[in-house]
Amino acid sequence: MNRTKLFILALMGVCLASCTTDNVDEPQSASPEAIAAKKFVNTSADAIEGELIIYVDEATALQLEGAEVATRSGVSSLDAFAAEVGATAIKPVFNLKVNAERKRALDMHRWYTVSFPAEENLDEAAQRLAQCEVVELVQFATRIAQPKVTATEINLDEVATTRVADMPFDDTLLPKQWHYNNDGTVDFPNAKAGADINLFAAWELTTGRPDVVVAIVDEGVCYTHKDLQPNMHVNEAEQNGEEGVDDDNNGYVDDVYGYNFVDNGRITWTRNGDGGHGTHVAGTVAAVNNNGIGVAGVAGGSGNGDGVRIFSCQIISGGNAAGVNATAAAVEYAADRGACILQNSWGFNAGDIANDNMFETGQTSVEWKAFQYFMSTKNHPNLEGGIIIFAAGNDGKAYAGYPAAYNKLIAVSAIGADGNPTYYTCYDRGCNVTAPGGEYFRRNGSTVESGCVVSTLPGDKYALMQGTSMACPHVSGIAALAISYAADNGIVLTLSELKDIIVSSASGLKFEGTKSNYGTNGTMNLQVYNNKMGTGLIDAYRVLMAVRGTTCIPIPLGEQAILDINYYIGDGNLQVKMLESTISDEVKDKLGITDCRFMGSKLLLTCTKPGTALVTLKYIAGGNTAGGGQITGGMEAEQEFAFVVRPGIKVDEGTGAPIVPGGWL
Ligand SMILES: [Ca+2]
Ligand SMILES: [Ca+2]
Ligand SMILES: [Ca+2]
Repeated sequence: MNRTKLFILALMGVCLASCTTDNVDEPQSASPEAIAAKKFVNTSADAIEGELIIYVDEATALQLEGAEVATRSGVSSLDAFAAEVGATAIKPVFNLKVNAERKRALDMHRWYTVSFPAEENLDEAAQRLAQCEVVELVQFATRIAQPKVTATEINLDEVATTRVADMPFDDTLLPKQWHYNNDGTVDFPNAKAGADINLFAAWELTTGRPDVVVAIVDEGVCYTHKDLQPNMHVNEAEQNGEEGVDDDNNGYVDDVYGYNFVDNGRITWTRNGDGGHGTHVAGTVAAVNNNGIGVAGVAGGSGNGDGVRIFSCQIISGGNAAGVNATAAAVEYAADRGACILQNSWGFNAGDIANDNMFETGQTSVEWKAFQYFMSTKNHPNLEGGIIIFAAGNDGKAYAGYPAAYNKLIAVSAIGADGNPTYYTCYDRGCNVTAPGGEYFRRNGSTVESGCVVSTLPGDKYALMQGTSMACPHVSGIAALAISYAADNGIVLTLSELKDIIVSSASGLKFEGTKSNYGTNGTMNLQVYNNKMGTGLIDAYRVLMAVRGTTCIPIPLGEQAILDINYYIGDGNLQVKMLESTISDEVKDKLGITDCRFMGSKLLLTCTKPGTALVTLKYIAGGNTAGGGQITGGMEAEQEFAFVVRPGIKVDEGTGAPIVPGGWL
């Protein structure tokens, strides 16, 4: 239907007595049912009973705002509906107490939730609402799918103290966090060195900044946890305010560490049905680093109060999931509260939403509206907007669930400690990049969890969990490092630049053969996953180098490599001659470089230690010698590169190019 006409009909609707009698002239003589059918955003699958979300026209929105009684809007058709179903409330989805002007410009003030007794037939009620002219869209309050959580608590008395010597920080469980730096010794079949996010190299450059704020949209985060509390983002007006009073007048009472959008109140994590999922995810992003206890977070700082900050947008409580309207409000709150990264390890059941068009619905579904608001909110001076990162889903399907799959959000798939896809991970369509999500395996009839992701659990505890839910916060933490590093270097990124950096700073993945499917006890054919795990395995160091604008040169460990530097200059097809002696002794020492020679455009070297180093390589552009004095020759030029020495990297002997750039063949 044409929008102008819809608006005119809508204005007329305000004056009419009942939505069932709005028999307005319609040139194509479309039936009211046919008109109504076009207004549905989604279906009633997995929807909350007794609630419907509506998008009303501007005039009605203004009238509802001025209404004194919640269920007596003064809009006759809506009031008639409310009377028929015994409505208990008609409330705005979004919060106009904060940033009202921007929200009105995005039409966020036109979304309302109508509440009525759960006994009413939901589909019939929705049909009746859709026949009100003033209602432009009707959306069911879809419940997000519950994450299936198995937390295996870690007995801190039994923590092995291997690998402590080469750890950058003193957190006792850091040696078990193979997902940050995998040396291949983790107890998991075919564990592979390098199947990690290359975090230690990134930590040499930044460990986060307290002005970078990440919203954890999940179960409640246990903000009293000793390994999280110092990195919680605190609403000081509420912390120093009065209990039961909205001290900062932001529309939420006592929202010190976030807000509980399921129960409308304080954050909780101890109800029957809570699994610790939100606390685990939070720890991966920003558990406190170098404090001598527990785990480290990807962006948890260096032990000097310098980690990124997190707060909790609780959308699951005691096993109850919020509907999409409360979830949209949680996303809006994340933006209003200052987050520049939205961490989302949740989604709808696969199949509830079929494709991008259905999700977008003219970019007016209530959650899309909230995401649009978050992405357009600038909460950090070094990022023009807010970035949204989602877990791809654990259905093992060849597509991500929604909202993750939506093309403007980053969806994260999961590998195990073997560098191969996990049995549960969604892959292929809608999946953008991969991170470690961990996996348990079976040995002699028992489940072994050491290959899962290690993080915080409520009650000052720690646990192993697996899932794309666990992979996702690695990427959120890396995004936080990227923004921190940009800030340290005075670089301002646009949202699309940051998204490009994240999906392009990955190591190519190539899979062969089979592995056990630990979920079904069957076998996974790994070739099915080739080129389908997004762009590949995210690399935190490469992300920072991309922020800096420096090209990475992957170098194999412990064998002579012949690198064709031409491959890394310009479009990879230029003619240059390398100049010698530009690699410092410090770099040679750090990477254990035992021989290093230049031959034409090629660099021959052997690196005996894993690590990274920045080097400036000089070359001659044109000819074999530099010009000057009596000589007519080429121009001397130089470029900064990052040498990345990691196990698993292969370089083609002929071209000097990585066979799979940085790939784990
Ligand atoms: Ca408040
Ligand atoms: Ca208060
Ligand atoms: Ca710690």
